[in-house]
Amino acid sequence: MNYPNVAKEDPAVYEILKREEAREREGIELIASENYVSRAVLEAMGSVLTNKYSEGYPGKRYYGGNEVIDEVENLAIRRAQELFGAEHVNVQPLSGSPANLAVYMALLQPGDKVLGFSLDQGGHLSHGHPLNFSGKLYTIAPYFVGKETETIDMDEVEAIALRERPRMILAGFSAYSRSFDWKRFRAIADKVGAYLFADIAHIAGLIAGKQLENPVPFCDVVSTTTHKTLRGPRGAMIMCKEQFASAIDKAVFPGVQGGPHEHIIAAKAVAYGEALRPEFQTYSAQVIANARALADALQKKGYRVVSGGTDNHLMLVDLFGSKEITGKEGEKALERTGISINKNMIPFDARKPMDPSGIRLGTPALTTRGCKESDMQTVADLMDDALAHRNDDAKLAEVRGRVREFALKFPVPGIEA
Ligand code: DSN
Repeated sequence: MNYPNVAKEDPAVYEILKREEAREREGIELIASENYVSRAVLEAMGSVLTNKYSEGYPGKRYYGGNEVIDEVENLAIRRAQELFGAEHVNVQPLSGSPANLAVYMALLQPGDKVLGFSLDQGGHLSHGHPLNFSGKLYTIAPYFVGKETETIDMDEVEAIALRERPRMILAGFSAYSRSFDWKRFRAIADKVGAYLFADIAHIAGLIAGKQLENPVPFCDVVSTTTHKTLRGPRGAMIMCKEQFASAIDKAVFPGVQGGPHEHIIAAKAVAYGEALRPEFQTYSAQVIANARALADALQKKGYRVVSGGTDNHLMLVDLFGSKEITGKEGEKALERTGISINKNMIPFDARKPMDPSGIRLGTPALTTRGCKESDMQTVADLMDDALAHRNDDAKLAEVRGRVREFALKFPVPGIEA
């Protein structure tokens, strides 16, 4: 990309932008929550809409001059409604955790009980971690995966819900490779009189792309970030049934946020428009096919994939259990070859979060570059070579060269298109 004005006005920032571009082009991006946005999304983010204050909502703002801004926010809302069949959408949340904070504020009182998926088993910080607002302000009753299956046992979720009687059940994850049974979550919530809140941050794109079941019809409220599989700008949104619309809107503003970022909302509208096209369904199907191919290729090389595989875009690999390499060592070795992944706890991990047994891998970004199943074999070969020679500088440099050569065969939309 060219940034002629940054180059002229601020060479220090320009040089950083160009180095990050090179890193993104020359590396293999396997972080499950990352993706590459289109040039159109980038352009909307870099637009004059950043100049405007628009606290409030379309038609009810606290500043004048919002007649154009109202149009872009309404457009984003309409497209999100069409994508997910939502009765009400708030597109203002700045990111996933503030969106979730707004949902808690809208539905609960401090101290209320929430059933959430344990972080060390695949949940998210905002689903009840003791150091997060969720764990500090609310009473959390966690649910887990089964020790043998490493998947969520819905009978156990029901038993915990009947025992704990939560006010809200939170269904969602950051590191779980299997499907969620939304219908059963709804039935359990109804049985105990709880709200059902789904956080679909990781899989929103796969739902919009019609490859995974849509939880919106089953849930009272659904939140998602917009930058993962949905391939939009860094941000979030909340969808809900009409009866919760006013509470959700008030919780976002003035409850949690001030002025919305309308340049990002414009970019959300662009991304939703892209996701409404048939090509996005092809993309979403390929993300899952690639994840399965990568999991298979790694398993054939002796890596244990948690729960035996994946139904979505991500997988957890038990690196320590398979190869006696810790997650931290694995992340470092792969980083030295230009392969980006993140260390991750695996269910019932005996190791600590900063150096756990596992790594998390995902295929949304490589699929955006056009990689197919056969390319996943090459990716697995490169990973295996890097991990096997993690203490051999010369070999890591050689693998880095092969990673670069592979990556440059696949242009990065947004940078090169
Ligand atoms: N940080 C995100 C992830 O990587 O899954 C979750 O917010």
